[in-house]
Amino acid sequence: DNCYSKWERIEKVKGLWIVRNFLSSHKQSRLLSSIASENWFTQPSINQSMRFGYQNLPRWAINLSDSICQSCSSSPSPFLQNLSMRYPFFDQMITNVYQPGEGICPHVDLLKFEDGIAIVSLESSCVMDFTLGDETVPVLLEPGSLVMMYGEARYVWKHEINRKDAGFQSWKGQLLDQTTRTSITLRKLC
Ligand code: AKG
Repeated sequence: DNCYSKWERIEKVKGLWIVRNFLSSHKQSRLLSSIASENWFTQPSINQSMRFGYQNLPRWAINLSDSICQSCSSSPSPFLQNLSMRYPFFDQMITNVYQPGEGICPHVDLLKFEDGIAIVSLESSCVMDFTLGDETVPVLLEPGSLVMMYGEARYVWKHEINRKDAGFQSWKGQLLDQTTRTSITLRKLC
């Protein structure tokens, strides 16, 4: 049912696309329950879980990967259309849980991962900043959204989430209500 995915190109950052309503709220809840039932985040000190290898991905992650793949195949981007023929589409996953005030420092993803990276956002909205030199392009990541990055967005621009000032991330002058944020990053090893 992702035939209706609405792909939006972030014009200033080449190779950056977002589907704002990729997952319905029902699907977001189901995904969060699946993550909870893995029992990865039983202690507050544990905020990340990595899985390497297609065969080590949980069933729900394979399903998510399949629906991202299907959505890419019907996207307006020739790169993503072509990417959707890759197999396996993804074979590595990181699930991150961010408490209010926590984010991720500016970085370019490691070169051991192929081009074409997906980030699915759950729970708290946040702003992800893409930076290149002195240029910054903020992108609002709402729950249920899908980001795909490739090319310059993946290799040249850095991405970061700065929530240090807990409760004070703002979007277009509006304060974002900061709660826990969960994200699922899917990539393919080279
Ligand atoms: C990474 O794990 O490299 C990320 O950039 C994660 C981004 C996110 O959590 O939205």
